[in-house]
Amino acid sequence: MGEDLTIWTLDWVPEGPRGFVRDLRLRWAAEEAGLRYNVGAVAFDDRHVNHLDRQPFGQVPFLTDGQIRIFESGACLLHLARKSDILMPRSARGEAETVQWVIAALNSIEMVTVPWWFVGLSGDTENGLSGWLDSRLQHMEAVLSEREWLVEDRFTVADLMMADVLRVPAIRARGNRPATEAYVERLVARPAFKKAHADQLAHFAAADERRERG
Ligand SMILES: N[C@@H](CCC(=O)N[C@@H](CS)C(=O)NCC(=O)O)C(=O)O
Repeated sequence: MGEDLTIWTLDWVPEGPRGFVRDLRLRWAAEEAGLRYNVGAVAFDDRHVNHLDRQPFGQVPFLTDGQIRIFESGACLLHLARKSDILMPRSARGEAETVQWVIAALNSIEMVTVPWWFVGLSGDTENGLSGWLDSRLQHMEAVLSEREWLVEDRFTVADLMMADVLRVPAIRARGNRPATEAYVERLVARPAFKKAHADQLAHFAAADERRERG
């Protein structure tokens, strides 16, 4: 089954996003679960025109699994989670809570962190979104002060997603949030994260060499 699994990313990106392109979420999950997978690439230079049939916003990642094609990193993670109880418990409650926290990471945290970060690119990290951001981060700090993992006292894809959203340097640097920092440290210390991260960096480094050769 795993042999048909392909995680799709871009063939190349500039230095800035390397190590943070969201295919890393899928690589990380597959590594945690020991799922075999291929990595496919779409051309950065014509990303908005050449794969809209597979990702309607012209973005990555997307996933193919035999005849199944899906986009959105959260949907892809939950698809992978159905293949292995390493990624999501099989109890009804554990499954419901995993889905809940994956969506919370995307829809209550990342939906604030990303716009804040974009607005801050123009130089003003204290902008109209800062109060909203700090409030969300403080609520997560309160949650993480009371537990090590989000679901059932064990690792799930919910932690993978939440940690990936929170590990962005500008977010980590925002305020004194010791429980969140310890959580992020704990998650990125996992061998599966390190492998996924190193593999993504190697993928883009190989693309540099190809581009230099012309
Ligand atoms: N909500 C999407 C966001 C995907 C996304 O932002 N992808 C970025 C890379 S991490 C991308 O493809 N950027 C290129 C672009 O938007 O042109 C998901 O979670 O999959």
